[in-house]
Amino acid sequence: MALLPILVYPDPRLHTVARPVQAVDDRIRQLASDMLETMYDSKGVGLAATQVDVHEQVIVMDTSEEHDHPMVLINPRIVWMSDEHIIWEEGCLSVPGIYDKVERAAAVRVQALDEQGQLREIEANELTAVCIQHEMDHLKGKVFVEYLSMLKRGRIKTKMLKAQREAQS
Ligand code: K1U
Ligand code: ZN
Repeated sequence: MALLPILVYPDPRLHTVARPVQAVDDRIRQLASDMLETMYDSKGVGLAATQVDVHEQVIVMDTSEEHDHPMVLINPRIVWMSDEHIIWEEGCLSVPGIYDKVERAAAVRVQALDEQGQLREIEANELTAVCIQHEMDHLKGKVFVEYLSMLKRGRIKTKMLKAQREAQS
């Protein structure tokens, strides 16, 4: 078990497109286990491998109230999205302290491999649907601030760089 360092925006590595996992083996199970530990430690409800500088299609999530329903999604694929949309105030462990509204599909159906390499299909709504879409964006190299205006994004970038400079000095 290990806590993994999380990349912070505007780190350019957050824009890397993740490749599919070729084999669900012990290396991937260890990665998923370390990602879950890192996510729980950071008080997040999701984490994509991109955020820990591993550019393979692995997502972990736990949107349960008791934080006792870990989920591992490998090579996830959205097979259905609702026409209905919701607006959610999103956060991101790679953009600490920033929350803003993003509009997404209200419900999604996703096919993914689990940590045993079994193909699963899940249907999700509300926070879980938002989280899946947010994490799948990470795997495509997209950070949620890219849905915001250029003005807001510029301010966020400046704030993050200032915080990183201050942490180093
Ligand atoms: O990808 C990440 O950085 C994790 C992110 C996932 C997410 C949460 C909410 C909306 C969209 C995406 C987080 O977990 S940020 C933490 C957070 O906002 C939260 C924590 C507890 C309950 C609900 C949200
Ligand atoms: Zn995020």
